[in-house]
Amino acid sequence: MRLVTIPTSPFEGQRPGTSGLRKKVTVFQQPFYLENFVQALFDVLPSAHGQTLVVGGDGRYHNRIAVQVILRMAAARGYARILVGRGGILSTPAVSAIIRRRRAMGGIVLSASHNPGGPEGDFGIKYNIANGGPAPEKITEAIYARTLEVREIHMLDSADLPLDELGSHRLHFTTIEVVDPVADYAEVMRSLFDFEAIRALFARGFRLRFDAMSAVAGPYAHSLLEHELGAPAGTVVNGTPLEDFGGLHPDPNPVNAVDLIRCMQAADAPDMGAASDGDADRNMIVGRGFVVSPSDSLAVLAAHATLVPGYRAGLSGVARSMPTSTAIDRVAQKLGIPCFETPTGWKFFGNLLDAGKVTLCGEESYGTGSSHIREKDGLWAVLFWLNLLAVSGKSVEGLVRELWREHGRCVYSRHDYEGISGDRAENLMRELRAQLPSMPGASLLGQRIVAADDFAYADPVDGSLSVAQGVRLELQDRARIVFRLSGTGTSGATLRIYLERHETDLHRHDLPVQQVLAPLVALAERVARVRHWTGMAEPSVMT
Ligand code: VG1
Ligand code: CO
Repeated sequence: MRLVTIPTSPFEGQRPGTSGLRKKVTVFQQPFYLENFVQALFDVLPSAHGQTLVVGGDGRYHNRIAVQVILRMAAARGYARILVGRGGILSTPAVSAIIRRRRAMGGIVLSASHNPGGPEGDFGIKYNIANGGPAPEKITEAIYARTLEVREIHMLDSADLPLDELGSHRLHFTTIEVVDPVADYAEVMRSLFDFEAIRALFARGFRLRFDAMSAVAGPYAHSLLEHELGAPAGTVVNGTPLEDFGGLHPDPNPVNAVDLIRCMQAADAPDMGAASDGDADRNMIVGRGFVVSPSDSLAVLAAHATLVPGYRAGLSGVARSMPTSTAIDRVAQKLGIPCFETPTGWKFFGNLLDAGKVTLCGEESYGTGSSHIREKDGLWAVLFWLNLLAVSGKSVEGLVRELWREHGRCVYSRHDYEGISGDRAENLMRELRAQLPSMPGASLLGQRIVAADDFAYADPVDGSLSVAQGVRLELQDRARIVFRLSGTGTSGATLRIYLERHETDLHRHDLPVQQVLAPLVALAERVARVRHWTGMAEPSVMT
């Protein structure tokens, strides 16, 4: 076994987005593309001597090849130990759990999360630090800078390792352990939830439909829900991970998980439906004929957290990403705990969680999580809901309506304009930003703009500043419109417009969401010339 140094030519550099580096599989298949990123990563990290690294991915196309490359490079880098999931598979929450439980220096997650997979689909890579969470911007920027300079790749000249069986291998001076992808994660779940109560719930005939969307959540859901908690076989559907997710979009929302929504609307619908994404960190919760908005889900979990063993002592605080609805703010106020507002992306929750300032956090994009790990966690959210339903005896819809009765309903929707030209998207944002100074106090289409800014965030723990995180308009009665460009897409640009209106009138709670938000959509069009810049008459997706 030899250590080899491979000279390469200059790369253009690959700036990671909201959540690591995501590109088309065909881009990752270019010679030394992945190697360039991994070498840059190792170059900016401290010494690997005596350290442990975790490696795994969501099993999508190119996962197997990438894992072998990373193992050869990590062994050349000199890690003492590498923990890799069997078959190269680990969900994102599982990587986070393993890093923390095994005191690893960090981990490499191979996933493009909610983006489609397959030879024509997307692939991705990101680094998580010792707390189990995504590397902060300081590190991702350093990796990016280094990708521009890397001229040689260090790797072992060795054969592929057999990763489909548990066991231990030696690569140069490094021990490679192939671990059970589910075991550590399951331990963490057992420490948080009342498994007895959930088991009793299923024993009473409660029916759940968990759609793993042919992605990595399948094995975790089979093991915990069906084998351990006694949910009947067939509770988990699409539970076998496929390299191309069956050609579907592993992004749990009512548009992509249409099959689940249909089941939940049927006369014999189960009591609860749920779905997760490519790497199992997102969750969608559905009641009988009732879709739960992610922002409401977060607020419900916060409101009832003390019913769950892991949160019995109460929450130190909560956090939400800026575009997420303010439902959780109202719950936090009632609980008398702080509520932080962060930029989009899970990496911004890390410091708050580490400092003990928050216990629960979430995003409007179907991401919810807590201090148990440093990633959002799809199955955790499902178990949390099951625990609440089991001990409260209420229904999914019942819990959400209770929230609305108490705090009013934050009627909410996100409109995505996908695949638009990058230049035109930038122009839209530029034109919008230019109007910001003149907006406060203006009345347009009968709606008064109270405040307008481009969201900037100073991390309360380390003071680091993140600017230009999205243009937000606050209207009368705390209605909001937020504009930002996606940082996870791989073709063209995606404009996201987030709309929120607080309704205290109970009689308006059942009006169609898009109808309630129509005046905000008209205002968004007026200030941002959305149709002009996107060339689209309608959003491509509304969630
Ligand atoms: C999207 C979501 C964001 C989420 C990110 C990663 O980012 O809006 O809330 O944190 O995806 O989620 P963007 O920049 O496209 O809006 V995952 O499950 O794809 O890692
Ligand atoms: Co994800």
